[in-house]
Amino acid sequence: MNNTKNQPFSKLPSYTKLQDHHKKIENLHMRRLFSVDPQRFEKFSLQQGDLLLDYSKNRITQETMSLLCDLAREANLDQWREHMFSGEKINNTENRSVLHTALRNATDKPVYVDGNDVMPEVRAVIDKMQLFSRKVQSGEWKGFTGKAITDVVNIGIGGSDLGPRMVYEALTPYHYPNLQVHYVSNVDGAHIECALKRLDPETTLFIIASKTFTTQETLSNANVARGWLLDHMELDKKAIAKHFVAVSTNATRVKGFGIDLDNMFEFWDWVGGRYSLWSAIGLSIVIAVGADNFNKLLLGALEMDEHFQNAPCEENMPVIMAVLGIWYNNFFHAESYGILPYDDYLRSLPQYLEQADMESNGKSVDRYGNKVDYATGPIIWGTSGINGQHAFYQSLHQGTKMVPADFIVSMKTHTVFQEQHDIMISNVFAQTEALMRGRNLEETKANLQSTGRILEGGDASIPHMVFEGNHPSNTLLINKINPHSLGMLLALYEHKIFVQGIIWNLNSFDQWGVELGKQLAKRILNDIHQPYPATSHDSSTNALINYYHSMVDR
Ligand code: G6Q
Repeated sequence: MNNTKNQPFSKLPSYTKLQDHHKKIENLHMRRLFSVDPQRFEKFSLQQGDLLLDYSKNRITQETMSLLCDLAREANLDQWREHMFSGEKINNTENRSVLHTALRNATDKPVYVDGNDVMPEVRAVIDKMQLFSRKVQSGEWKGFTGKAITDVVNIGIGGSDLGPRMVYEALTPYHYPNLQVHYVSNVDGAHIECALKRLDPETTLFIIASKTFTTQETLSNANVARGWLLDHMELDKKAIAKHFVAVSTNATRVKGFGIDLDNMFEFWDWVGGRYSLWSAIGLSIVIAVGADNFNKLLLGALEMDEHFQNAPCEENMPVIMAVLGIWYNNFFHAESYGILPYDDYLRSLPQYLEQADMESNGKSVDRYGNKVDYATGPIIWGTSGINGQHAFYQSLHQGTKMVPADFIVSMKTHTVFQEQHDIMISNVFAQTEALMRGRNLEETKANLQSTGRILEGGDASIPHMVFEGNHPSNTLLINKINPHSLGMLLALYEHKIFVQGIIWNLNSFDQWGVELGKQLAKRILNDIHQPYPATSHDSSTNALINYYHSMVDR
């Protein structure tokens, strides 16, 4: 383990300076900042490859950004970044390296874990995935009865589902026409039942995606899928080799399930589940969009990795987004953060980032096990922005909570519907303008006069039509959603999360918070299977178990 030792976040010298600075600018309206500085956009925007970040609609001045960059420096960001990229075991509670960046290392630089260069293994698995996916796409890979594959079902959950599913959707225009990929994660039987209903066992391939190969939900769904296949194949177990492949770090368990190890795609414990779409967990993506497009996704991520490693704080996109998040989280005490994609292909991005961010930084002890005395990761939420406008944006504009948000949209559409695209773009820009500027009382009255609008509720309605504004947002413009730009976008958020974790002094790469529920579920499942009433829990849990008993006929 390295010997970089951070002070607690709240003891960093810039923390106090930022508290003082916050007092000075908390009542400053962004309208004023824009009116006194016509160069504000130029000062607070940044282009990197396919991405343009406009962060001028934030409650910041140049002094704010310079103090926030000091904070990142005092948290030893440069050293920690180096530790991560060079394979040091920065996941200290699991004694693991954190090397999702090695998965997209298309350079000739070696990356060492315990003295061994992992790059040859990484490349070998990528080659195996490419070879296999070409066979499936071309129809060379046949099912047990000799038919080509038409449908692929990825069975996995959490990091083994959210990433590949989101990328599959995001790259819809790049899908192979004759192949459909389905994602099954929920242990609610309705999920797999619904998928299987539409499928033909003779032409279906299952990918069992599980890093540990012990996950209850995934294995339960995998067992259902195996039973379904064998029922249709006269229980001939040889069919499994033609219809099941596995993505895992656990060869013993994969073999135990009955999957041929030739059909296993390996990855390693230094790839965290929520950072694994770049690994063999991305097999469904490779099958759906092809090896070349998957490579472009990796190259996009590599471009962001290199930018993150080399750009100084003031020009470093992930660092800027990270410190802005900290500014609102720890100084304005904003509790949540909105992810608002306007590109329909990115509709699952909020859900993906909920996991990436909240599982990484939703922690209340620091990397050394000390309870923190400051807020860590915010609640991440969001949905398709345009739909949100007709639902919850009321609260963003006029509610009492501060919700900083990222508005994400691509400049070029994959469709022929340019007018629709113009409408969508106008909405994104209108929303961030409205959030920033607001509309004061005088403007509201003037607007009513000029439009001749008669208020049914009379003048008493006027205060309800005032917008205070001063709500911060980032606008992230993507040239066009394609594998390369998507790779950049996802790596941008990964690194943003990393930087925040470093500044908050957290281990962003473990997830002990998911353990307790898993353990209790096992105990309760056992109680559910007993013929007698449960008595060993609290009165609520006992009653719930026993009510369930009384309702279910077995
Ligand atoms: C991610 C988490 C978690 C994990 C799932 C599935 O970082 O570790 O979401 O991906 O619990 O785990 P398996 O891949 O081991 O089935």
